[in-house]
Amino acid sequence: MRTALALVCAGVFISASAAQTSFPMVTHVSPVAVQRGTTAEVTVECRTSSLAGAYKVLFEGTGVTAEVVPSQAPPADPKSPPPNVTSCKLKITVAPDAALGVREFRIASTLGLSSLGQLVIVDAPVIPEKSATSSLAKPLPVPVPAVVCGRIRAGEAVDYYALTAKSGQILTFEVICARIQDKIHDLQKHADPLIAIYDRDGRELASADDTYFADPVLTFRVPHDGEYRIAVRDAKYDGDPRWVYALIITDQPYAVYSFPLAVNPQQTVNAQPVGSAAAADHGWTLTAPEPPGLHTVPLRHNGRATNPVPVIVTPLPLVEEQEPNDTPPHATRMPVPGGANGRIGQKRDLDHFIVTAKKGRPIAIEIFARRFATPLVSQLDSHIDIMTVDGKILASNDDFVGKDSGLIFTPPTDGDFIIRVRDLNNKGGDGFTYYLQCTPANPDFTLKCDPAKAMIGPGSRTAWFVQVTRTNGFAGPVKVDVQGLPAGVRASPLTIPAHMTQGVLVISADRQAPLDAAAVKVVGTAKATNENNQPVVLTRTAIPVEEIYIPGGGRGRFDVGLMAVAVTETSDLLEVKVKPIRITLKPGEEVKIDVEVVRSPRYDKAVTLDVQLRHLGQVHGNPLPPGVTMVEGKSKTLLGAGNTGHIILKADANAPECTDVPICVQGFVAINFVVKIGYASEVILISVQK
Ligand SMILES: [Ca+2]
Ligand SMILES: [Ca+2]
Ligand SMILES: [Ca+2]
Repeated sequence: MRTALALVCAGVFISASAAQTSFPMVTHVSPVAVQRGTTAEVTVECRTSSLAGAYKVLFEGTGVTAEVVPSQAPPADPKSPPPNVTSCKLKITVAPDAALGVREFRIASTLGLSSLGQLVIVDAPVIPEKSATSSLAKPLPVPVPAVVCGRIRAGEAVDYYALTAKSGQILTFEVICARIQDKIHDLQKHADPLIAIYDRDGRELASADDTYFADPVLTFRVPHDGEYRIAVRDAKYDGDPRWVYALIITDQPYAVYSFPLAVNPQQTVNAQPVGSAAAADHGWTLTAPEPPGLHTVPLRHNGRATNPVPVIVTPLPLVEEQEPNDTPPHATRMPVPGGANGRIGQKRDLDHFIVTAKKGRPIAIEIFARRFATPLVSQLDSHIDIMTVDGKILASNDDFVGKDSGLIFTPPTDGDFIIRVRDLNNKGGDGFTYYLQCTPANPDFTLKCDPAKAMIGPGSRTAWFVQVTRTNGFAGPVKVDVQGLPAGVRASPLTIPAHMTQGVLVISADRQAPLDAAAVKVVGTAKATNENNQPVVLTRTAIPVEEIYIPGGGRGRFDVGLMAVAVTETSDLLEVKVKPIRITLKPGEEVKIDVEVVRSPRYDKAVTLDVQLRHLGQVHGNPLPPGVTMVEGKSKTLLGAGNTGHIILKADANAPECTDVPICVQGFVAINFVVKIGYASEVILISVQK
């Protein structure tokens, strides 16, 4: 099976190798951290050789800007293929008040827009990676505090660092490595870093492996003055030259966890950190920013600040659990809508909350504690039960979002109900913090957009597939808009009708559109009702979905933050022409869409046509109205080196009626054995009428 797959991949790779247009597939950045308030040069490495013509960098959030450092290579001959450029240098400037943590970025080149890269913004001076290998006997000396940038470059590799510390000092070490690998397009194998500390004689004093998911955090109280050695390696002694890491070393107050998790906007509350901050001082406070949502902010006291800790900012009324609350009669009362901050403080701790509810009015109950690929890193693996006041279980949930529990509870009667929170494995401790939220389960929706970027030459188009998930009885249409498009770029109108869950946006560049790139947002709006049956307008931003290679050639998808559009130089396909562009089908009827691709003179290799987004038989996007399908056997979608084909669409005998549902035909050009670039036609409007 493995051999067959490898052969298939090799075959596709050979036939696809002549595509002119690719895009930079970022694998890693070195050094991966930049200190805020400074300007520093980093090198971005890519898998593909399409960094030639890199000219702009887009960063998530504010406070980080970058310029592409011009390459020293001689200017390319315009007649020859683009030069082989797999890395580029960026000059990064980070504002003194920029938020700390991981930032997503994309690099625009004249040919395309890169897959997602990530940079870590830190507070301490950065020690760039040294090329010399270190050993336990010859460690690399590092100051405290510092952020050491390195990489677990090969199997068996161990990086050793030496530092001098004083008796009683509490040092914290945090490795950021595995957490910056999930969103990387082409990094099939991921690191599982481990950190250990040794004395001068090589005795191991402490170690940590998986604190924040696979990344370790180690808090170490120095037993006596002297020199100590730090080792960073993969837990299984694996390695890869792309496995870069930032090792934060600090003697400053550090909060590994913090309580409470949820705070009202702009409120200042007393905070209880876990970690060296707890030993250093009491009286830490946390001030919540204004916008609701998940943020990271430092704890502060007497002019000192900790590392940023997660905070959920919510306007809902908040309570704190009141121990003892291990039985229903001792439950902590909480409002609905409202939230509660709690902690499974020790083994077998049970936290009971009591709410008043109305018969038949559903309540959304959700735990926020530990969510992969977010700053929520509590140790709690939550489980919830909804019970009557005398302890009869009515509903339960373990995993709703990742390890976090949640459910919609429809009360069978008016009156009081109990929510019980516990750890699935009956563990507990100071790091087992959570936020429990109870709100009326109002009609709502979420959106995702796949892919997470668009690259279009002047006069060309591409397609984005938008998926809506309606919740709590919401059944209406969702209007979708794109905000922040660069000059000369337009998005086609899209309203996902009530009876559909997805739709397509066609992004087009005018023939005069200048070369540029911009971060954009895809936003959905819909009319719904609240718990009092009053009309409300819901506005929800789509989560961009990054395409990720998965072993074996599959197309994985990972939620990211930075969605972008770039106008590029002309690409392999200049245009995809279709006829007709307005179709009305009767149930049972078929229609033929004629397709002609207009190629760049440089591109004469295979083109395939599709109306869906598919890979290896999996459908990732399908904008066709219900009951309408593509008749594969009658369509001509494999154009080879030709320019014309056709798509046959069929409405089933029982296809429901619909009006003007937008679709498009894409011509796909493979750029390697997994990735293909889609060039879209203009919008075709499909109606089904009896
Ligand atoms: Ca680990
Ligand atoms: Ca508790
Ligand atoms: Ca309790």
